[in-house]
Amino acid sequence: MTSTKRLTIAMQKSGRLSDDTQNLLKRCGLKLNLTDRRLLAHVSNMPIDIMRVRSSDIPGLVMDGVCDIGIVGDNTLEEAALERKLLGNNSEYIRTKGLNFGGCRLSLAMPEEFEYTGIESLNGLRFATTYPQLLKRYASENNIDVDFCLLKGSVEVAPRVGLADGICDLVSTGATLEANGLKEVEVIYRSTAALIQNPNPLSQDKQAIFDTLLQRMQGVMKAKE
Ligand code: PRT
Repeated sequence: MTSTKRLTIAMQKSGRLSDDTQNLLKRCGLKLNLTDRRLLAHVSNMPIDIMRVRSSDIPGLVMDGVCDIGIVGDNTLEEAALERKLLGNNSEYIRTKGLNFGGCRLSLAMPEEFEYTGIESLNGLRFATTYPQLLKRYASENNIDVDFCLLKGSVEVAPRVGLADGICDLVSTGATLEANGLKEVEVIYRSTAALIQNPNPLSQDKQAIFDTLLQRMQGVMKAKE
């Protein structure tokens, strides 16, 4: 568990959200030195510690109270919450604020030659995905029966090598789908980066730090609009 005095923030160590997260925190006035290999970094001008981890570890760290707050994509957050609920682990969190970066959509995509005639034409098909829980929820809400195979990367290659009929993956520009001969047929979830917090009340000290940070974040985001 974290100290009662210093607010702990979980952020992606390296990847698509790390630069934007770092910039946001810097613009909020936090003096960060994240250039070294240390995974726990102290902010020198505020009682804040930064834990730099894989994106996929952030929801669990916040839900279990190891970190007080975190910045993560809604896609990762929602997938983790559904999976943890299924396993009987803590899955509660507060989505304090949507952020203006990391925008993408989780979509179903099929080979170009597939004849798509509506969602029912996907019935009985198998999808490669990193997001099985979001896929299962969408299928159940739309009364279709789909199978999945779990892939943590290079999902787009699955139909070509016969691993799956289609994919369920994140899309931003659509260039990767196009380059792999795939077409987007359904958007199942829209995501941005989000600021999340553990649902338990913070200590008085931490709440005061969090209030300051949140107020600055709102100012920074407003200035960017
Ligand atoms: O490795 P780690 O656990 O830290 O997380 P990760 O594997 O999810 O890391 P990363 O850095 O790839 O993605 C971090 C987060 O960025 C995601 O969880 C999303 O919230 C967000 N994001 C935004 C994206 C994209 N856009 C995106 N386009 N994440 C991945 N992609 C990939 C997508 O999977 C596909 O391979 O980019 C490709 C498609 O891009 P376009 O532009 O060709 O459509």
